[in-house]
Amino acid sequence: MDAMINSEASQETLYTEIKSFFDSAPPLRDAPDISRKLDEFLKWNSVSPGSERGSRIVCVTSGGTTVPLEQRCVRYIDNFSSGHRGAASTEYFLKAGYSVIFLYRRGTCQPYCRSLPDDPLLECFESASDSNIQVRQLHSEAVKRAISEHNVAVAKGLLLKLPFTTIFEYLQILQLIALSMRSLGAHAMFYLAAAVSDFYVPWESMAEHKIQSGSGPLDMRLVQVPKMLSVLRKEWVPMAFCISFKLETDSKILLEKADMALTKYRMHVVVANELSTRKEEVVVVTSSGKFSVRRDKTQAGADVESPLIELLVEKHSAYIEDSKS
Ligand code: PAZ
Repeated sequence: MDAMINSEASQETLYTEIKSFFDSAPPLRDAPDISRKLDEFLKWNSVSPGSERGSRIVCVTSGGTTVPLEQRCVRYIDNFSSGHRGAASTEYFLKAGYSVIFLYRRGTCQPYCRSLPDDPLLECFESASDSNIQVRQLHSEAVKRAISEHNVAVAKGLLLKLPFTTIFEYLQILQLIALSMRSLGAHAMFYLAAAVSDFYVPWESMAEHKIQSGSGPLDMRLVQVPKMLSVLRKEWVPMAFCISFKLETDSKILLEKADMALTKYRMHVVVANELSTRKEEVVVVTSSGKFSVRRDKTQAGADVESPLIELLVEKHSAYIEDSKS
């Protein structure tokens, strides 16, 4: 009984923290535009099974969120993520017949652009004459792939890309996406690969102007970001298939932490990865066991995301079947 009262009380505290996070967040500037794009995308993709447009929709989050330190932000705390995982996974989900909402950090890796050089505009193109620009031979395959596959996915209405920078934008857009995907039931999937800040400076206690140096060490209080995974699962999209990621640098605690996340946030799957080996191997943690997934080293350019998405699609199919009974 005591345990039940305690868990109800901590639930209450979580909801209060979440409310205060959203109430005090700077309003999302383009919220009406994002909602309109989401409505159109979901209407377009809510079609009969068998059509090229997917009846399964996945929201892939990608890249790290920032925590601004000033309202007129000059400085911020960042979370490491190149966006490679999210971009590669998006490609494999599209290939598997899913439609994808790609919620990504501005400036990070984009689907179908992974093999372009760092500065594609300057490195991929050259002047052919005074008025003509041409693609350099070395990059022609990569450019062709980027343009054709990416643009086809967008033009067919199978890929919707929504950018974020701060933790405030990320969580507000994630909530909009989740609430709009609620009606898809078990056909909705959340693949939460973004590296999300654990601590933030509440907007109302943030300095307005650039913090001045010269007055000694900086003393700043960061508040814990409320655990939105619980509320995503319980309230926003209770029927969706939810996958979160756990990143650690210490392999000794990785699986234990992934297990904890699985139970605490009632995720269907937690993908555990270590920073240094994340492109080689991940462990898929579920309530029925742990599965190690590796990149096929015998294939040049093979990604770990290929077998990973294959396994997750299988698990999602089983989940959809179960939810029918
Ligand atoms: O974006 P990337 O390919 O460089 O790295 C992917 C990753 C390590 C950020 C992702 O797999 C992940 O673990 N995301 C969750 C991070 C976290 O625990 O907050």
